[in-house]
Amino acid sequence: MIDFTKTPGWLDWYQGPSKPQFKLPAGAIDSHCHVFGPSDVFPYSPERKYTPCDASKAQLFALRDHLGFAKNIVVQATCHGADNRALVDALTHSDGKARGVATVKRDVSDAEIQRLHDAGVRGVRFNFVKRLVDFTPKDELMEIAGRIAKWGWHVVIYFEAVDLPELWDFFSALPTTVVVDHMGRPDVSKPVDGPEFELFIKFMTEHENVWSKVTCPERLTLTGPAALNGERDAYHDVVPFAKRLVETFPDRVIWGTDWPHPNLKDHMPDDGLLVDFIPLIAATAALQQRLLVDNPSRLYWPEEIKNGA
Ligand code: 0GY
Repeated sequence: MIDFTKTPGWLDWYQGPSKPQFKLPAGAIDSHCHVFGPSDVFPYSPERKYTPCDASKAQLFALRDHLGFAKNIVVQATCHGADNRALVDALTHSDGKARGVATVKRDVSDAEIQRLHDAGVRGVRFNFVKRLVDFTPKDELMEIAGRIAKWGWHVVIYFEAVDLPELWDFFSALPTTVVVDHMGRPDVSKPVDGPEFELFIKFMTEHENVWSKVTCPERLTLTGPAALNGERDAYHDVVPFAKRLVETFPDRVIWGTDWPHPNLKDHMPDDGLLVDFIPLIAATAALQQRLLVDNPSRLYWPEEIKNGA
């Protein structure tokens, strides 16, 4: 049996998350979360850069119900490489309440893309975070993007803010809707109107096909979960960044928990507290409805909108 001992220092997800005070709108979608293994059924990739704790579909669906979400978007994590079996297993056992984002390689067949589509996959993820993946040539990624576009899928991109200038032209040439993970990972110790975040705002302004996940305050924060005003007002250094995106691009933002929060070293967030971050960045019911229901539905369940469901 292969040894899948967790990476030293790996933090397990928060046990017994609190009930959020914020009441999610009906049909709210957690648009960024993962399943890990279980490794005895779905082994981790030999190419992985970390070994997580197992985090099963049943545990994810229990969290969904506890927090009050209606649906999940399960995103393929790098520890599973381009082996999408755990993802597909979660989607096909979700009673139609989960769709997903896969990782594929250049040699993926049309039959495999169709199989993933039938299971509920609606996007591919390109990861440029160097601590997570080995380099993939851009022509290979562009070829994949061109192929999956025919299925109406989008491309999810994950990169660090400092790398945006170098990646700008490649991202601009992508032929699909493009969804940026975690606001392009800004350094939140820099001003929200400073050159780094302004570049990201410019990127979204100039490219109407680009969306952003306003996710991961727990990953971006320097002040941590310490409260500012009231005990559930956490991660306040990230609020101005997410709020600016929500208010500037209300139809191109989505939100997710990022459960089970891979690679956090300092603290593991209470997922209930994370949900209470939402009204801090989307202050009105109209913005919350778009962020949590309307926008992710357009990306992941467009047929329900067409049918008026
Ligand atoms: C996230 C963030 C991280 C990891 C991955 O696929 C992954 O391994 O996305 C990270 O370490 O920043 O979105 O889960």
